[in-house]
Amino acid sequence: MARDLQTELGRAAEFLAAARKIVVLTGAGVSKESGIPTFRDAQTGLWAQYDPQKLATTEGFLRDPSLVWRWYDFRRKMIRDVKPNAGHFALAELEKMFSEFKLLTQNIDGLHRAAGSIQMVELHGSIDRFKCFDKGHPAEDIPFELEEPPLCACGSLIRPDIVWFGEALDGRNLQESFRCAEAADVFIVVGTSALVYPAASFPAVASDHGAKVIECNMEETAISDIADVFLQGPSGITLPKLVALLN
Ligand code: BJW
Repeated sequence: MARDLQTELGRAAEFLAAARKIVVLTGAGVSKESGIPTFRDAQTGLWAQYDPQKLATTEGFLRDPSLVWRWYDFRRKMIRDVKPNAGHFALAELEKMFSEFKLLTQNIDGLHRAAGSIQMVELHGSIDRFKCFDKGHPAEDIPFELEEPPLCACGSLIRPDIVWFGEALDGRNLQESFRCAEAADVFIVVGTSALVYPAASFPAVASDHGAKVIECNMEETAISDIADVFLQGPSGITLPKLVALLN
């Protein structure tokens, strides 16, 4: 059901004005206006023929390490060349307004940090960190444009330090995220299709524990039914409008 943006912004601002603990979950949509395709529309140009759900797995990497390495190298170069957008900056601004604030991001692009967010958890890792496949030894100074993954001193292939499908998220990050979701007064969900677990369960956990849920997306998603407010549109437009109402 279409909802009037101005009315929804007003309701969202009222919830925030009455709240102490704010938690935000972001997904690929928040970086779309920076020029990064979302995960599910990432397959453009050269990569159109590949399924990201197959590339972002250990099986995909072991089947064809060079292919998966080159896919991440392509995306790492794209990310190196972009800047945070107004949505990232609005969330960094929001953080300054609340003493209890946590940003949980599924994104691996580092743009929230570049925009000034501090209280944050990178749930799915970072495209700028690397580790070895067998033992998880950290690897540094990995150059761009390698055709194959380099080798660790222990002989194992180096891979991006990213959480692939079927892999466990960092236990401490996960515990902290659930704790924050349970304690939130307002839980804001931005630019995620809410299809990938466990992150997709956080809004319902927050709602079940009494939080008001504000969703910012271009279209309705798997969690829209539980959202108390739906801010429809690009987050680079709706989030700055919301933050402006709080000033
Ligand atoms: C805009 C916009 C604009 C556009 N403004 N909005 C329970 C049920 C069912 C399945 C599972 C379950 N629990 C676990 C699973 C399996 C699996 C899973 O969830 N599968 C689903 C597909 C069903 N989960 C896992 O495997 C996780 N691991 C796990 O649970 O391990 C258990 C375990 C325990 C102990 C031992 C071993 C294992 C791991 C999940 C890791 C996800 N990793 C990825 C890829 C790596 C990063 C990368 O290469 O990029 O992370 S998957 C991919 O999806 C990526 C994203 O972070 C993630 C979420 O995607 P996101 O951000 O929502 O993007 P999109 O593209 O889907 O949506 C974009 C949205 O933006 C859309 O809604 C647009 O409308 C919107 N939008 N422009 C605002 N301008």
